[in-house]
Amino acid sequence: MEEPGVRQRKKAATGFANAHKTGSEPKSSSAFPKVYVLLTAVLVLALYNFPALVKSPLNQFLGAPARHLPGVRTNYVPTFTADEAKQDAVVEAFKHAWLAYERDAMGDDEYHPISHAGSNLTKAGGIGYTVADSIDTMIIMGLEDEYQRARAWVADKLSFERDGNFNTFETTIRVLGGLLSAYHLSGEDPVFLEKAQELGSRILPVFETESGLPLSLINLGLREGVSDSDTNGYISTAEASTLQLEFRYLAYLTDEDTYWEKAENVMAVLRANAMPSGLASIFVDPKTGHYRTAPIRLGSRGDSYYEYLLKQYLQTNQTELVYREMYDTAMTGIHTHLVKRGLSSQLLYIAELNPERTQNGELGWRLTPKQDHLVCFLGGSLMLGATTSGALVHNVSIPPRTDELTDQGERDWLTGVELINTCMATHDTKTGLAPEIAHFRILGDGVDDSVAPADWYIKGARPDAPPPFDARYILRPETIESIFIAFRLTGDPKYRDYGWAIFQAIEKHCRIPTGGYASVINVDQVPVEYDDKMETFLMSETLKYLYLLFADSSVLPLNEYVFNTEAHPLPVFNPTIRTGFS
Ligand code: DMJ
Repeated sequence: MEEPGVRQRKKAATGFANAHKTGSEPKSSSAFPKVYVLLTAVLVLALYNFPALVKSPLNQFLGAPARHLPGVRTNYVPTFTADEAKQDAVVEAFKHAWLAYERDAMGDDEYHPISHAGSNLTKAGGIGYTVADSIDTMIIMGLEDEYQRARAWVADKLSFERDGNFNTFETTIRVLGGLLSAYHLSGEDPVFLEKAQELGSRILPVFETESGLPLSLINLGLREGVSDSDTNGYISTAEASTLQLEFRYLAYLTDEDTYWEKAENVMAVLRANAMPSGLASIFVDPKTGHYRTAPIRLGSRGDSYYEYLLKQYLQTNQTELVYREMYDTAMTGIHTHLVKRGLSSQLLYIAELNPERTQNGELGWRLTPKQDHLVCFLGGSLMLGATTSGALVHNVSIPPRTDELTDQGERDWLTGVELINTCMATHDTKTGLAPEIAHFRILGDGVDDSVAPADWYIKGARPDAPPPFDARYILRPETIESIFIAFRLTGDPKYRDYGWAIFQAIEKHCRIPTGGYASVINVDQVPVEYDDKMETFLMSETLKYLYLLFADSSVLPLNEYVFNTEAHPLPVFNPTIRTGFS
């Protein structure tokens, strides 16, 4: 994949070197100093703007050894062949989930594996939430029979003529994303694009606000955007900024620029209102386009804002530098304000900032040492960003060498590796499953040592009390997603071991013998108690990433695909549309 910024800079450097080597002499003695003054000025400017440019050549010139980055074993041979036995086990798990859903609830939005029943998001009827979210996994796993039945349901039964309010973001990432990915992976079966186009056009009214930021809800039947009274009409930042991959790809496929423009305008508004730290609070106001005074976090309502900054840059073949710039600024904000370490074993985690008024009414920010399971997407994302936005060369090695990354790339790589270790550490529970939220110990936190271990703990967990919400595992994919990316970028088999351990914990504690998988109410209690729900992301994300972790690396290579936040792979393409923002 071309990386335009670096390519241009490389060309400039080559031109300079060639002129020097071929000894292009000055024509007159008076021109001599001018040329060198000019060259020096150009060089100084280039170094000032792109200091990382010299890192690799300088290291080579000085004979500095090209270090492999820590965080991966040095004594392993990268593994890129499929582990078929483990892939088969994951396919069997997918079939265990899908066949139960198909038997008990085909076409319903959600599935309850213990009561063997389905349910819909609204009373108006289903919108293919589970089916659309699962189809591309069937194609990837080669499940032809299941795929044909699911395809027939989409062709014959899927309807968006539903007079009910659906979440704009969830409908986009799960249903629209699923249909678009199915379209691509099925060899462009038109049924999927027709449905995607219909859904996209029904969602478009959400952007009809004063700022152009979308409303949280869409009435698909009435084609009307609806504000969410639960959030006072504000929209989560992650929800507003996680529609772009889907709408852009839809625009690319259909040549309907309006999808592109509406989605891109959201990013322009967010950029125009950017907070100075490069971070984003978790609510924005669709009337004004301004960020609200609200928590800043990489967990719920914040997470995929950061994820999509990088992925928007990658989706259009690294041609839109504005996203790279926004991404780089945001990552620096995260490092400056949110990266912290646990007290005892120094586990790296991503803290939250919560706004607080002081007694004299001034606004301050309180750091909260809390990390949602959702944050675990960031480890892999940082590593992917390091090898693209943070790369000095076109194709970095696997794993990358220090001289192939910018300083920011190296920083992000190391942070990503450490964050994955932390996310794995949060699986150190009685079930081997990680809780929904982990709290980290800080000095003087007043937490009773007999209740909370030295590094991290589940807040509110007491042996004699009902488990807190934080103690759940709801079949989330984020750690596995990061492990998959880390494996593809390092080839280190330890990541396959991590993924296999999580898979086995899911099999042991979440699998319902009669079919399907359920959420677990307390990861620190054995035998487990279930919550009767199988989230759709089990089939769209968790099992897909596990399957891909054990696949050979030619399957959906990371330089040819971006995965939307619901793990629906969309191909990288060269954009044909240019707008002012780009
Ligand atoms: C998924 O729906 C998506 O990954 C979303 O971005 C965040 N949460 C869930 C999975 O945990």
